[in-house]
Amino acid sequence: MFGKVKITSNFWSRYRSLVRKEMIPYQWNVLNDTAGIKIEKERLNDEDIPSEQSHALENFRIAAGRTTGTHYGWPFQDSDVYKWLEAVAYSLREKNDPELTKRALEVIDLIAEAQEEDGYLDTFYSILGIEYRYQSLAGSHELYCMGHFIEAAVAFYEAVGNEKVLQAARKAADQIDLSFGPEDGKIHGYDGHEEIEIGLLRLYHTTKEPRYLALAKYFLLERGKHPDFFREQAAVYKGPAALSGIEKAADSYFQNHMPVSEQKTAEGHAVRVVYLCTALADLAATTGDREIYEICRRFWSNITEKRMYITGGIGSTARGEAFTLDYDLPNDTMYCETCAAIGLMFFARQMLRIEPRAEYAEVMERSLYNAALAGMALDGKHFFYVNPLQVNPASSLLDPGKSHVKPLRPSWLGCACCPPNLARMIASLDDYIYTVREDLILVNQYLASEAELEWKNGKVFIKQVTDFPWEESDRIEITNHSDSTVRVGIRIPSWSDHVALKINGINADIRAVQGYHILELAAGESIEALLSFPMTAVRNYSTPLVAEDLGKTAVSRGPFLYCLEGADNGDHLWTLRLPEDSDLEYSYHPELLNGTGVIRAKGKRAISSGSTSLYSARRSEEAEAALTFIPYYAWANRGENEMMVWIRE
Ligand code: FUB
Ligand code: ZN
Repeated sequence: MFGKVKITSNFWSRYRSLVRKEMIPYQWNVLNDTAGIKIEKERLNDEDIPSEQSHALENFRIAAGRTTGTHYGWPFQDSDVYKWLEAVAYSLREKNDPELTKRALEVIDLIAEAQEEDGYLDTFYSILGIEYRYQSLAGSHELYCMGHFIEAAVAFYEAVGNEKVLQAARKAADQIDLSFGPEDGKIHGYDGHEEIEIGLLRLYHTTKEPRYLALAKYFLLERGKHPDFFREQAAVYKGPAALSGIEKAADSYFQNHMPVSEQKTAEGHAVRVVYLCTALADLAATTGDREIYEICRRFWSNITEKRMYITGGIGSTARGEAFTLDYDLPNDTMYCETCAAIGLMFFARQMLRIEPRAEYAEVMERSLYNAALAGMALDGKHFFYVNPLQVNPASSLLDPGKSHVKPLRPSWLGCACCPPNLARMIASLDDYIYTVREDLILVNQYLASEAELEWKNGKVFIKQVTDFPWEESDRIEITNHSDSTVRVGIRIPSWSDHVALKINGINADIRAVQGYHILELAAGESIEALLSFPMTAVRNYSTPLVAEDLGKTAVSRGPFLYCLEGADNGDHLWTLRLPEDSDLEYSYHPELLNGTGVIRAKGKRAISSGSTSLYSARRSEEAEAALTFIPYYAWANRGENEMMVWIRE
């Protein structure tokens, strides 16, 4: 922990109280199978998707011997419980809640009972055949689940000071350490889904046990050195099938096609890639290893310069929930999993620890306000797994290639990785505002809050007063209560053309170094920085190499990307056009979608020239059309309708 940050932002307080009051109790009911909701399959015609129930807590009860029955759900069903627990931890950090604490402690007791004597923890194998553990790592998710447990345990320990959960996490990590590594007699391999590396590093930060750091490093750098590892395991595996079809996945799906240190592009399953990168960046930040940072830079550049959607979403195809190739960014068949956008934020957060580059904070902001936030309905009870940039509900229904592109957020999903991921990210949003580095403190996000940050032998207080993301300025009050000078880097947003800065009421020249304007405060000094960043509605264009976006524009204002919805613009959105000379007019509407911005413009709609045939020699004509754009995060909250981000110009 680098201090305490209390979020006061109107915009985010609403979401955070939604997490506390709606999501956490709702998800608890889902995990207990008492929510009385319909669980949707994430794709049609996939018999293997378990969608009858969650059963996640029941799996623990069975593994603990409290009840009888068998395992139900994905092999990674346990992680839903761990992410819930992690969200609870952050929520308790924000607000004490004895009832919720009691419930969480009961869950911890249950987890500890389900844990094997030697520390191994995974209900799938504990129930279905412990003798097969670690033998099918391509799909088993055993280390993935334990990684999530460790993350939750560290978060809960830090929030509540509970030793029991930390000991259980250490036991699990010690068991993994006994089982994996370069030494003879250990398994020379890793999990098909990165996550344990993140967990081990977090445990290292809390316990300072060097074995956890070493093991995380081993897993990260071992990956891809022996691409046959999963195949060799599969050839002799006789245990319960963990994940059908995984044997057909390409090596790159697991980032297992070559040593991680040689990988230059983001390949395979997008969430896996960004979890890998998060841990690599944490390792680089922790050890100061520049070579590992170079690996991170390569991944970062490839993702953010060639493979990321304008929403901050990643993953261009549903096949393997994966990256495809540079500039391949289809808008209506993509994946853009909510977890992947969140994972990109995790990655950015770690990169800021290594180097103070505002591009990391900007990508974090892009994913946060767009691809990630769209993952949740305004009621906090409906969730997207996949976040498209263009949707036609009829196609989603009838085109098998688009069955994953849902026009409405389901109540819950058979594969429920995203909703609890959102809950834990929003509940811990206070961790994303600042980066406290050895050399300076970075103000990454404009977010009304009051922070007490640890600095050398004292504290630095930073208060942000703003109604961002709507307001066009941020008053940042900084007081250095330490006995050493502090440097504070204020991010200068690249989405504003006319940023101005006043220091203690006097205009200052902005001199941004890698996107941050650096202030220096002597011990005891206070400064008031007033950052103004006019947010005009603007048009964005992709490089011509993105086939899908050529000739089109996307509208944004400040951190928000906007979209057109059928509710405001009628059907057949693709017939609309935003002419180059149309002005974009912004207004704020407190009554709309919990209070949101709207951009209006004069547009055109293509209409038939009179011909009724499918094809003819006559070009369509155009009629006037009034265009209304709303922020992308708020789409699909007014019933099922079309949506489109990129519009023909
Ligand atoms: O495999 C565990 C999680 O399920 C992944 O992170 C998601 O992409 C989903 O496949
Ligand atoms: Zn997910």
